[in-house]
Amino acid sequence: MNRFRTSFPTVNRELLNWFPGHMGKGIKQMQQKLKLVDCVIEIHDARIPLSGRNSEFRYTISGVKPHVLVLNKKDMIERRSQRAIVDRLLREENDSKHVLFTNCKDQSCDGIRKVMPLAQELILASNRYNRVDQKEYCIMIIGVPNVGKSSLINVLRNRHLNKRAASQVGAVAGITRSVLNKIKICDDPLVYLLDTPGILKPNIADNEMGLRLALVSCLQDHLVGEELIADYLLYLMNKRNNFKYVELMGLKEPSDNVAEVLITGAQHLNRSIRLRNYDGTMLVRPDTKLAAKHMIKAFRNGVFGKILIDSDKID
Ligand SMILES: Nc1nc2c(ncn2[C@@H]2O[C@H](COP(=O)(O)OP(=O)(O)OP(=O)(O)O)[C@@H](O)[C@H]2O)c(=O)[nH]1
Ligand SMILES: [Mg+2]
Repeated sequence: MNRFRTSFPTVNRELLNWFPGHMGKGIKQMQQKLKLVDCVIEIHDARIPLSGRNSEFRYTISGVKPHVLVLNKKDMIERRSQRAIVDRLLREENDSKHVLFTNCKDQSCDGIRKVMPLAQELILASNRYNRVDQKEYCIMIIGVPNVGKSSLINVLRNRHLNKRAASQVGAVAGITRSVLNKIKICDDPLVYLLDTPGILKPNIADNEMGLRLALVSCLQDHLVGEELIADYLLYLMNKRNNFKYVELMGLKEPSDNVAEVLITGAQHLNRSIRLRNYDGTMLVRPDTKLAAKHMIKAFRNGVFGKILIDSDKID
């Protein structure tokens, strides 16, 4: 029987810290717009409900405003995990007590239906300070990159106004790069949403937190390194006795050795790269980066099943 790793080695922090200029600028723009905002909706990835949220939002953005936490991409976790996640989150002090699960790819999702009524209820029950006379509501959508902020705005706009997408969406982190002009998503009541760039903590000190963010594409794969992300995925899969990668990578049996998995995977996919040696001769090597990409993509496409990455922090 194979023996698997019980912990993952610490990786170079530089690889997991990503705070490009647009994030610093974005947070300043968001603070400037705060006086126009009645409610903050923070979106996060439902696969990592306890890892990787930007804890600084609480001090810089959401502290004094009504706050809803939307856990998006619920289609990627089992429905039955939702109760335990909410119970766990409610035990966190000073955190939002209003949690919804959504799938932005599904117009009829019950979580999507509840977003606007809940936000409206919280705004009506709140002190709107300088905005009491304003008939319109303005809601700021915040979160780390690639969790579905722009997608939520588009699906709400489509649902309430039957209008096409207004904010650009993409599968890699860092699509929205500045605070956008307010986008109307409802006529009655008049509601505007503010889309914002995904913003990470400038320093991600926790190794596994960074790797989990990377695994769900909140960081950029090429900056972290595809082989490293694949190794972390391999570690998680083995820890859960989920060996669906074995067939995908053309292995005979489970393995905890990423080099073996990726080399076999590249051979299985029949993909190699040609490198030039120092003496000018050519060398042919299995394309391990391509194999790593293949494995990560399978995980993200749900080929390995619905995986709640943070399950160890919840049970
Ligand atoms: N499976 C699934 N994918 C989703 C869901 N919502 C959004 N996505 C996908 O997630 C990716 C990121 O979506 P965006 O809306 O661009 O995310 P964002 O938070 O605006 O990202 P940045 O602007 O880069 O910060 C896209 O590929 C979407 O199609 C969902 O509920 N389920
Ligand atoms: Mg966006």
